[in-house]
Amino acid sequence: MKFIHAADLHLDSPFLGLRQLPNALWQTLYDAPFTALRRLVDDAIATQVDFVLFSGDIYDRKERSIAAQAFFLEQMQRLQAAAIPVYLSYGNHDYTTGSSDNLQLPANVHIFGNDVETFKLTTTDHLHVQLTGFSYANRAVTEDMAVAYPEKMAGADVAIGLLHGAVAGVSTEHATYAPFTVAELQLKQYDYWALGHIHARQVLHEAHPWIIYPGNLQGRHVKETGAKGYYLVTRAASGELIPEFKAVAPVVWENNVVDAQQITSSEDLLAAIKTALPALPESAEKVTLTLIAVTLKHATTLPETVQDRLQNGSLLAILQRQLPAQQMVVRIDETADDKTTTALTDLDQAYWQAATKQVFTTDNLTRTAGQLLAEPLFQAALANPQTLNNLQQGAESLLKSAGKGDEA
Ligand SMILES: [Mn+2]
Repeated sequence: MKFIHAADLHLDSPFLGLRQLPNALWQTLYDAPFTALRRLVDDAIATQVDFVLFSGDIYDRKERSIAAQAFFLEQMQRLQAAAIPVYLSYGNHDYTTGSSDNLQLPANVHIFGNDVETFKLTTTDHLHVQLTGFSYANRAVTEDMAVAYPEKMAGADVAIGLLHGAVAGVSTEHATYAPFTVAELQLKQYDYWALGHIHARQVLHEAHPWIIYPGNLQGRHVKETGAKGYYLVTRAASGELIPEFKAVAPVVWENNVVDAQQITSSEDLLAAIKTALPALPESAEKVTLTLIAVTLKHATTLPETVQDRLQNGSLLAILQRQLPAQQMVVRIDETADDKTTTALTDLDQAYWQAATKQVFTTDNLTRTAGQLLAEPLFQAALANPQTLNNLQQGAESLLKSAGKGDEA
């Protein structure tokens, strides 16, 4: 028995923050999550897996674009033609409430409902497989959902849990949804936990059960570095499950740190950056593009002319011309030492306070709302003295999460 476990496909990610890329590169990046899925399906058919699991966030947004749906449908039909069933759950990005008028997926695709649900499958080699999961009804599922998962049932040869969520109490840049503990999952006596939600690949527990985040299928920004793909899990004759990571992402992100302390010229800086770049991927057809962010340490020790060229982007432009087409440095950042960070934070805070006074006014709110003011909902909101404050806090937390590269 073999199966594929993937999660966080995020089809139709808009890549808004990368609009400054040349068009052809942006298109490569936009297509990358689709290409990665097509490769997964190619592999599923070529290896004749028994089933495929998707643990949430198939689509990037609740409004699943028709293009993304048509593509996903096409890929599921390819699996159907190869008699490969699919079990999928929707996550916090493609939650089901309010998502209607969707394309009908073929009969080989089994979708978990909003309550914890179990499907059973008998493989061609007569193994009884128990698959349990749920789909997000809304963006924020904050309760422990694992509680409701049944234990491994009598007669099941292999029990698998699909779970889109995060370990309780661990702070990450992802919101803690459907919190669980490893100990709690162990108690269910499953063989494999197919996790989703955290975009970094992680094995939380090795064997009996395996508890695995495959990471997203395609990295979407510079915080999602390295090879991305899915797990191919094979059941050995002994009954042991053997998970193996398979890279399929055509675009790879890297983050390189360069120490500028001993550097005295633009030429030396360019050379140092180029030395630190990752080697070109060997199989050029798999990874078609490597996008790199360079972080400079001790940038303040650089001569002023070099700093100027960094600031005005001319160094980055020269660097770009010297790199092969498959590599692109998207930005050069300077790490601030602690002192600068504090000063900047104070300064940011002062500007923020001044800006909020100008922006969050009843006048502005009224003007922005326009005709919506006729709606009782908006009139009630305007009459509430807390509204401006709420909006301001909401904007602040959005800005902060945007600054952190948070997926939200
Ligand atoms: Mn996700």
